[in-house]
Amino acid sequence: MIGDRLSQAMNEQIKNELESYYIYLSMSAYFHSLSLDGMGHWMRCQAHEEMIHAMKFFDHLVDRGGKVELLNLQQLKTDWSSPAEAFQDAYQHEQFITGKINELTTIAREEKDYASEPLLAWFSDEQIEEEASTGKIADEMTMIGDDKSALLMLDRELAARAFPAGSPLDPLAYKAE
Ligand code: OFO
Repeated sequence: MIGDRLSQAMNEQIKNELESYYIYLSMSAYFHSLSLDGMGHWMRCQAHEEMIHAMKFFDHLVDRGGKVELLNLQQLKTDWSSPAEAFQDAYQHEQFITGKINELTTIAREEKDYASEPLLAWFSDEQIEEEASTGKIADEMTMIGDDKSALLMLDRELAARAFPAGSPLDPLAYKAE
């Protein structure tokens, strides 16, 4: 059974992941409002990943006899001054989340909760990927500057990201119904 301290920290992390979901869905709407539909799609795929992340902690708590407590989400930013600023925010947000995963790992070690190690190791690896992908696009945005055709090329490139099979955020999953 999972202890109270780690259980509480994981509930906080469910909130962080659901806030990540909300942030990226909000960024998706922002990009669509600029007709940058490839970026809107990329952010929607990213939002899908965040929901999965939240559910990984949710399931871990359920499996370990912890209590899942869904905490209030914060009111978050819903507008950006430029596409570059949105991706810069995404990169900074991923760095923040990496810090949270590190804190959870520290707590698990202090509490000698060895059963959480595989889950937290998975998240540490995942954060390397999350920082790399958002950081790379943020850098590309800086290089693009005011070049509209380069921005459109990147938008088309980001449109190629695939939803995982069966994602409820994939419009194909519900538009056929
Ligand atoms: Fe859940 O990794 Fe991004 O925030």
